[in-house]
Amino acid sequence: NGVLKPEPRLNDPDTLARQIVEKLTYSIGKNPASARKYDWLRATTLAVRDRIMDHWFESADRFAEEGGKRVCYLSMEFLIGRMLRDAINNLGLTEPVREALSRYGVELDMIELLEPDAALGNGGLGRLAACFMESMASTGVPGYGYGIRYVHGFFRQEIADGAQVELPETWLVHGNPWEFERRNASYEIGFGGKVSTIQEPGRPSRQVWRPAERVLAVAYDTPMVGWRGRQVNTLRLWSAQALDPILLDAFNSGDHIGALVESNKAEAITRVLYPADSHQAGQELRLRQEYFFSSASLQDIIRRHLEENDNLSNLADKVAIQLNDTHPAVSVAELMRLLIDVHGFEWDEAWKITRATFSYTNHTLLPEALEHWPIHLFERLLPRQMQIIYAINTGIIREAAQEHGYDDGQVAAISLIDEGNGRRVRMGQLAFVGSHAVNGVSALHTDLMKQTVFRDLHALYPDRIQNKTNGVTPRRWLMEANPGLTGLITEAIGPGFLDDIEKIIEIDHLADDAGFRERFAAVKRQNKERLANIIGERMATSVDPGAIFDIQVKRIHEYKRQFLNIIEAIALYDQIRSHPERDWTPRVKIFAGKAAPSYVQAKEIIHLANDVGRVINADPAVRDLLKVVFIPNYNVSLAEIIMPAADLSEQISTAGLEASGTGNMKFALNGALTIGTLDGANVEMLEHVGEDNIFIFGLTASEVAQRRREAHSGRSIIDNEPMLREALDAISSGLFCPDSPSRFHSLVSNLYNNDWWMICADFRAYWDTQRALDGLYTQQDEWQAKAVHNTARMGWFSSDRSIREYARDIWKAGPDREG
Ligand code: DL6
Repeated sequence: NGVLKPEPRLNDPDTLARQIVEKLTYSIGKNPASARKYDWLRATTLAVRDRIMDHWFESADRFAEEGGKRVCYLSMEFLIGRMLRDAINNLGLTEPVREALSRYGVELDMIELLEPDAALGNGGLGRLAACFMESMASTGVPGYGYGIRYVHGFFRQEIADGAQVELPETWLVHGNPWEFERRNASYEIGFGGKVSTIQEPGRPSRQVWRPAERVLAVAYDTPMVGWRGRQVNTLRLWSAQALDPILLDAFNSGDHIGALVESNKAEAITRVLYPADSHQAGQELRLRQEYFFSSASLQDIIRRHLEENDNLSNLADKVAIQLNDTHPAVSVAELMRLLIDVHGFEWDEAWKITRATFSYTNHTLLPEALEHWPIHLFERLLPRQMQIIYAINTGIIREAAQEHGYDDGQVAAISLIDEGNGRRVRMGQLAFVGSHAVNGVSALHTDLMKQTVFRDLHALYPDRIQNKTNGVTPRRWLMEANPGLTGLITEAIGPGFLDDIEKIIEIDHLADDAGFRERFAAVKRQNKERLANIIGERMATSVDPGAIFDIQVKRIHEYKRQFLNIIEAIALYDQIRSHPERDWTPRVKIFAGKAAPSYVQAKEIIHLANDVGRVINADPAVRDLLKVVFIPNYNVSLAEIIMPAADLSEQISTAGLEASGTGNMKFALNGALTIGTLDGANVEMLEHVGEDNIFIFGLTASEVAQRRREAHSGRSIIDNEPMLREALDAISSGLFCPDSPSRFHSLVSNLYNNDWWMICADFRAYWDTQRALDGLYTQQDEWQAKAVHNTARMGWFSSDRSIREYARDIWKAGPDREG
């Protein structure tokens, strides 16, 4: 049929070596003698990419042949990290590529480090999207990721005199060999303008939107390789371009800057990732980004559907669209617009299709993170979509009032328009009513959704909310990040767990085997030595790999309570100095994470961690008993080194505020014990690993809520807790910041005044649990047995399990679909 059938590609090192050198010569223009490390990286990537193409085409052909349902995952963020290691691991090429390169004296481990992280996300939500893409490809779900091709991803963090400094990230500067520009998949996206009613004789009136401004969305595709290369899915990212790259009239009349205004304005849409994950950005450019990628994705989904189907009435049978948080929620109004205005559907039919097609995941209950847009802004930018939102709202309110007897208060709570707050469009409500399924990301979070933000909508649609606990991909977070542990487990139980991670439970009984525990501990020790070397090199601080590596890495936020951890470090420092004769267990407290640039308190917490570290690490009185280290520029690649090196994982958020957490899962899978609150997925981790193997402390979510209702303040706790008081006094005295003694006054006074995050309330329980862990660490047999149980019992927290649940319960798609 004229289709080029690819030659079967051999995966032996000889063939690979030859192909890598071919790429080096003919695509890069270098010979092996003159090639630099970066050239080798590129040549290797291109050779691997060729193999991926074969699998990619096969997958696309198979989806088309089978005609099954496709899953489109709309996400503003995909925090992928490096791609080469992931691709070669999943294709089974890691060792052959290593061997091939070694023939030219090139080390795979060295060149891999030159690949920039694809950091198109802020934290948990974006990393989850990346795990889900990999798991969809690995579990056979025909998944399409849709997002934004930011030119500058998540900012680079440097620490200068203890404070965070943000620098632009430039991952595309050397080009991106993983992506393919698809100019044939480009769509016009409108903004602004007017809506007019057209009345033609004998026909119902219709609305026509004439946008004042149009930009082009151009697709860039990246292959997402599943385990064993059996399936390759597509991540399609949109880049914004002006329709006219240059205004020639303006240019010719000498206005050289004005000639580029349009193209600058268009390109601004996809230039930078907004660096806040727990605050709504609230700026026009953000709403433009959200609409831009939503509309482009929907137009693409519709075009593809119409290539294979006569019309759109069966859209929901063929496509499931998952809204990853509310960032793409405007899609609900946009799909209605496309169905009604462009494809001629009646309202009721369009609404049925829309609801059946969409589902929505909520990732946070923090009020400051819930998106709501001022109506005047929405109306100016998206006038037709605003009309549609009003019409949806009218229908929902009528249903609630007439069929369910909702009173004014309940109607106000479910309304898509917040009337009390300067009139705003509530994106959570829009996503909820426009979806047939709404999910939270851990059992506790889902329950709290039902009781809080969506209480009244839940009462109206009691079957809509369900839980889908998050997971992480074991390929990246165990196999690639921790080859030592993967090798040890394979030796012990064979390779079956690589295909089905739940089989990892087979090592559980080996917790009683002294020889296995020793080998398990030896792997951990090696991983700790690697991290210790990095800390030594990057920060000129020496840390003892024999100490407890006590690690808290994640976005910096008050609710995540890095501050509690630092206060505990200060109290410990004080105790070690006061009681040098006691038998202290050596500890290295390691922090990493970025603060949103405008989040003042979070930046102060970073500053405090660095200031405290500087003083403690230089104090001969604590010798090697305590070190505090803040590693700059936390990202996926650094996480891959940190997770396997932890003894203790800090998951200490104020209960009720961490939707799930996924770092908690990565740490435990790699054999760290968790110290944590009953929050997010910690609750389910407790059920799986057992209460003897996890260290839970502190107030529960309902106790936190109760204290907040009582307007709890920290003062009386501080007055009765000398260790806490002394630690806070030390901070206030300027001990850690003699250059600016009042630097942390506001952080401390917040604790006295209202202790909103329950730091004082939880301090004692946290301290006691930490000391119990000190004792346990000296009983290495016991500690290591618990560590083995953690690894063994984490199989359920694989994103493969999460994806299978989404596919079965929400999308009705993929290999196990019903019916
Ligand atoms: O669901 C992924 C991840 C959870 O594990 C975290 O607990 C949660 O904080 C995070 N949420 C966000 C919020 N962003 N917004 N909107 O990143 O989601």
